[in-house]
Amino acid sequence: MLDLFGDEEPWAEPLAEGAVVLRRRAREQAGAILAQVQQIAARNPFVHRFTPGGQRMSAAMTHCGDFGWASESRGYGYAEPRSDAGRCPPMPALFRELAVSCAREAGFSGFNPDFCLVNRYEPGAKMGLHQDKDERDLRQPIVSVSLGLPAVFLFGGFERTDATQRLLLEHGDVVVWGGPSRLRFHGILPLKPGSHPDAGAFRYNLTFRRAR
Ligand code: MD3
Ligand code: FE
Repeated sequence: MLDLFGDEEPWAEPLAEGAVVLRRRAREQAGAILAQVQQIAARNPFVHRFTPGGQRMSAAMTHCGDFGWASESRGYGYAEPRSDAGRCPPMPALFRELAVSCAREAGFSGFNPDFCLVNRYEPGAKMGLHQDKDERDLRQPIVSVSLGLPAVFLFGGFERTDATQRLLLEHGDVVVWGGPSRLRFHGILPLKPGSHPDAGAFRYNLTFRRAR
């Protein structure tokens, strides 16, 4: 059915073993999530970080939860618990509840995220193929929430050179990555310019993680 009114019910699309897209799953909460992101950024501003290889990232980042994120000068990865508590707000209950419910719907009950990374993409911003393996327990999934402008997501295999599949991620889409898919290479193609009624000229992606 054509979604002329943007009010369709969420639906699940399995991607691979351990990976599922919950389409539009966060649409109802989207406005409230974006308002919280603005609050987090008011305390902990979006910055462009550097990859372990020294490249400036085109997506800007902020975060909330129990950990800081190492600064450019101190390397890459999670910092000590509450090391930047002055700037890093705790995870809002709304975020936690959404991430826990989505993980449960994907078969990962007991997920208890302690960190939320927020990426902000402007037109042209991208993320190169990488794996997420800085978290201690790789049996815990990652829950990703996309808001604002759409982006083409690439997901590959377990080697950087494996073939990739493309997937359009739109406002309100949630993806849960667990089981064997937890270590897949993935990335984001350069964002196309546009305007979104709730997010303006940006795409936001929130990833909920169990860091420690
Ligand atoms: C697949 N973010 O922050 S979200 C990241 O849209 C990151 O900003 C992208 O990759 C973004 O690390 C992609 C989808 C995603 C997140 C984590 C994954 C896919 C994943 C972890 C393992 C496998
Ligand atoms: Fe990632």
